[in-house]
Amino acid sequence: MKTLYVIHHSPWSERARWALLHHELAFVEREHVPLVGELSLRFRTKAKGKATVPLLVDADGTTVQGSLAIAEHADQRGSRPTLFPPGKAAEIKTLFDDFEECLNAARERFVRDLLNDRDAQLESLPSLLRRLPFAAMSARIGTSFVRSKYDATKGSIDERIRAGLERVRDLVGKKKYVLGEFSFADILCASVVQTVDPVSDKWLVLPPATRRLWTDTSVAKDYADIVSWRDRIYEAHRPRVATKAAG
Ligand SMILES: N[C@@H](CCC(=O)N[C@@H](CS)C(=O)NCC(=O)O)C(=O)O
Repeated sequence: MKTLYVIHHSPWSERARWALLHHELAFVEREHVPLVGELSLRFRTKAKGKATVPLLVDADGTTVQGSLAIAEHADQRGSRPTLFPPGKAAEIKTLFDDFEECLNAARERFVRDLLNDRDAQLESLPSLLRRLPFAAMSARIGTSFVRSKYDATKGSIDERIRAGLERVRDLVGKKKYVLGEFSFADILCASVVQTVDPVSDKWLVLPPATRRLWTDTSVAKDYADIVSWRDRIYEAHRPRVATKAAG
């Protein structure tokens, strides 16, 4: 059985989950807890650089790190329609690279806001840890760790997120699909929308304070057209396997 290590609410993790679900590949999800899980994550990935989730560990022990690599891996093993149409892999890779700036900015905003939100801090811990004394403090230490790991200090967060959303608008326009048929490019664009307007619990269950931290209504209202597009693409292509909240 495959194991997908995730941060359940992270847009990167949702991309990997969607690719595996699309190809109907069986897997179990395990929640990664920043700082607490750092050592075991490093051990699993044997990473020289940053160890991050999503991380897929295949039944034979093969590890695949990162949402793009996991989607490619799923595509090679699955028998459902490809997520990488012939001749489009390079275009999808460019899109993936370009969207990193937007998702990094959204992570910076999430981590910044998490430091001041006790409910969301508790939601970020597995239920066992949540009951311990100093639980919120542990979550804050974990949050500071993620902040330093990703150098969450540069640039205007809003502008970087809006740039990603503008790009999605250019790509989607009035089209149904970015590349003329459903592909990983659509999953990438949907993950950008997730940074300001998380998709309904029908597909991805987010605890309330976590959902609040991912929501930016003032930006989302400027992009209502692509939020609607995202809702349609989920309705049409995201298998409805509501994942459980952490813990
Ligand atoms: N480019 C990677 C980025 C993954 C990433 O940044 N993951 C963050 C998600 S917030 C992470 O693992 N954070 C937890 C940690 O570093 O402990 C991908 O596509 O998967």
